[in-house]
Amino acid sequence: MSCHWTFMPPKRSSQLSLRALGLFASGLFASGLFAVGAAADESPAPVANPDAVAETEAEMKPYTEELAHTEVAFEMVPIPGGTFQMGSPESEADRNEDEGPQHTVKISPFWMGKHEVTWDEYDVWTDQMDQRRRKLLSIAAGPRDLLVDGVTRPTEPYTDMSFGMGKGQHPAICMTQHAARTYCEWLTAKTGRYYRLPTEAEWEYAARAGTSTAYSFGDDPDNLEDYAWFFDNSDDAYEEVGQKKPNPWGLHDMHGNVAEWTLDQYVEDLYAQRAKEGLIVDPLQIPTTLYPRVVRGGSWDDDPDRLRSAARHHSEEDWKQQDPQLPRSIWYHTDALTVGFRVVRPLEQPSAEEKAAKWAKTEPVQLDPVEGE
Ligand SMILES: [Ca+2]
Repeated sequence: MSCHWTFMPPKRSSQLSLRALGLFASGLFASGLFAVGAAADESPAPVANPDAVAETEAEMKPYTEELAHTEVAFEMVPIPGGTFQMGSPESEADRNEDEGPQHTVKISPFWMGKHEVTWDEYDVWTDQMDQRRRKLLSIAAGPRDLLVDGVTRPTEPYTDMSFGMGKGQHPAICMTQHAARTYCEWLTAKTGRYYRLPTEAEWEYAARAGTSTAYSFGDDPDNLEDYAWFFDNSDDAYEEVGQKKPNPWGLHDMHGNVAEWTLDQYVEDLYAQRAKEGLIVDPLQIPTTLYPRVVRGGSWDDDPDRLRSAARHHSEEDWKQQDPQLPRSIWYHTDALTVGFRVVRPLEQPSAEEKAAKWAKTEPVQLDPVEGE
């Protein structure tokens, strides 16, 4: 084992002060952005962004979110609310059992990242690019900066997590669902707008973009080349985001490039359970175990059938097989070179209570090992 694969202690973010406040024990920290939730009235105003402001679905429009103290930005696309048939019909080619039965799901409006989250965006969080630039330019921390600095950031990676496939506008990979969730908490603090991972249902709804075919462009995998990076055309690596045609709602790479985290626990017979319940609104299978959790869309390393809108995939414990740390890191899936994520922002922001009870709820709570324990 080479020397750079040694265990790196957690960064000295505000985690220790959070521990001192007893927030880990209360579960409030794990439940989301406690500082915003607990002191909503005193929270600084969101970063000004007129295009991002909407009270109603009709007012929603595409917008660009800039990350303060950096030159990094990303685009969000409005996804209209509606009802759809989740899952695939029995007639669909290469269908798996867990995609049925189809059932009716109602989804509330939200914005979704036009692209997968890139390394440019992800590195601002992991490498504290914003904090560093503030210090370099002697910019005093404002109220929102202090909020941002309070969100935990990952421990140092013990190897190059892009595995030589490229950074910049390539999609970030190899993060655990916990890391992707925490990135969203950080992004929420950073912008003052509530971001999270999509639910499995929201993801499929957005991927279908009003279609009921195997792919958002039809049923013929021969056309996949125009819309996706997958095993046949990817040259054994991911590609920069946004190079292929978007789906009808303007989202790129929903099929392929990197598979994408959702919030949900994977339950094989979930649809059979849901089909008995009638119309379901904004469903979420709250995770109760670390594995398996749902990833969607297939990747650069997959065959066309795994890129179908209804195809369901999930995390596995051996995604940490190469991790040399013991206990294994809560931040990295060293073997998940095919998995990244994109963010969503619901039109209606949930209350702190709703976040704790649903959107941010996940068990078991993930904590970095404490030095000396
Ligand atoms: Ca993708």
